[in-house]
Amino acid sequence: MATDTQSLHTRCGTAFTSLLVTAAGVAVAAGCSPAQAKPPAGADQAAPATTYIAHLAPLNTKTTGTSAGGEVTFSIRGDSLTITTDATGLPKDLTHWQHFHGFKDGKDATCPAGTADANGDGVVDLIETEPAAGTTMVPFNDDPVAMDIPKDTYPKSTAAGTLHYQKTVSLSAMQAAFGKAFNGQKLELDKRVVFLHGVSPDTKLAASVASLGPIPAQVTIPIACGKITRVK
Ligand SMILES: [Cu+2]
Repeated sequence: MATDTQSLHTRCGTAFTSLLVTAAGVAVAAGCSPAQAKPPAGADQAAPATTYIAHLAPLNTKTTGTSAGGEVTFSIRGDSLTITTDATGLPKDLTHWQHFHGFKDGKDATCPAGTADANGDGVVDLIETEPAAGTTMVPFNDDPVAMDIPKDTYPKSTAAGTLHYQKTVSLSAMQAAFGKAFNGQKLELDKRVVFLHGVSPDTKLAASVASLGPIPAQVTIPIACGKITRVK
């Protein structure tokens, strides 16, 4: 018996799979545990991820002439927050602003219905989304933590109207910047909604289609929205 154990320990690792099958499972597993218990690459990798997803539904399809869809995922692991957008059906070859929006007082945001077109000009513009969705909060551009909304580093759609974006930021840095901008509020992603924006600059829009200060309405017009929900 002592010989068998010695043999198992010696061979452990070189013929681990067959040993598991041929020998007594528990004893073998215990004998091999030093080899099995490799330290993880990093503590963050070992921590379970918390995931939030927003499924995008199209908005203002009469103006865009297309039907946007896709999803935005927020994956939190340790101090890493990874934001990923995969969208289709967007106006092509165009930079698309994208953010999550919400309320500064922590109220639950929702995507606006078609009835949000308060002035009846056929477009639910950015300002008309505010009663349901609140205000623009965090940009998904090259530096979300800077929270600089009118910045020209948002992703561009392909010639096929698809868009892929991925950015990882420090969760604690994001939370700190967010709290500073919004009265100490927490990110509380499940109280927010995601918007994708933007139609071609030559798209004709009525003068009544409102925007953010001097930014053309073609840039800020919402083209998709999704409520963020926690999935795991
Ligand atoms: Cu936005």
